[in-house]
Amino acid sequence: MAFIVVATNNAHKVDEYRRLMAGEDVELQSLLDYPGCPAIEENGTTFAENAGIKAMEASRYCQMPAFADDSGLEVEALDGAPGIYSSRYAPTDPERIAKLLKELEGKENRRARFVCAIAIAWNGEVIETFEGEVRGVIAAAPSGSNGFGYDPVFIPDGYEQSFAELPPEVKNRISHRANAFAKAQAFVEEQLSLLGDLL
Ligand code: ITT
Repeated sequence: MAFIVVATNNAHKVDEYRRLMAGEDVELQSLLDYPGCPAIEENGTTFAENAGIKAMEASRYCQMPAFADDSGLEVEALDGAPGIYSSRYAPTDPERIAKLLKELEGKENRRARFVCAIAIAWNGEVIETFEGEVRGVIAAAPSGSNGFGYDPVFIPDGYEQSFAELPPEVKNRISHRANAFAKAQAFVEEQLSLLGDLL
């Protein structure tokens, strides 16, 4: 069995990755299993840069192959905000949502997208980075209790319910995280098959 660590302290992300990796012969750990790991400063200017920083630090600290997820919500009418500052937008999920809805008051364009960058690192170096997105609109009010973060106000294109109302299987099939993860998975499988050809 192979081991990999996901460089996150966000239990909801860990849960989504566990579901995305169901059926793989891989044991997924997270920084929640390494409480001594010092806080990692996310001082990059893009999702990809921040994912790289988290993955590098985790692979170094945990001495394991690692991947990280930096993600967030980009809202068209707010020029892409909160973007990489999505988790720092306000102290709690309900406050973040309230602030977002207030900023959008009176604005006609409610288009938005979730973005997720996944970086894979080993021995303190980034090997590759992947990006996924899901497009949709911001609802007038929050609804639903599945998921986390901005899920109660994000309605993905093609659906009428928010990510927090839709079953987790649906979110995990179409989300920014699922799209980025599929690219990372294809890359890893290709590398393993190249390695297999060499051996
Ligand atoms: P780690 O850095 O430890 O992974 P974090 O939650 O701080 O945890 P980010 O810096 O990547 O992670 O910030 C992502 C934020 O974007 C997250 O806290 C949510 O507010 C929002 N977000 C990302 N993906 C989301 C999703 O699938 N559903 C709802 N909100 C999401």
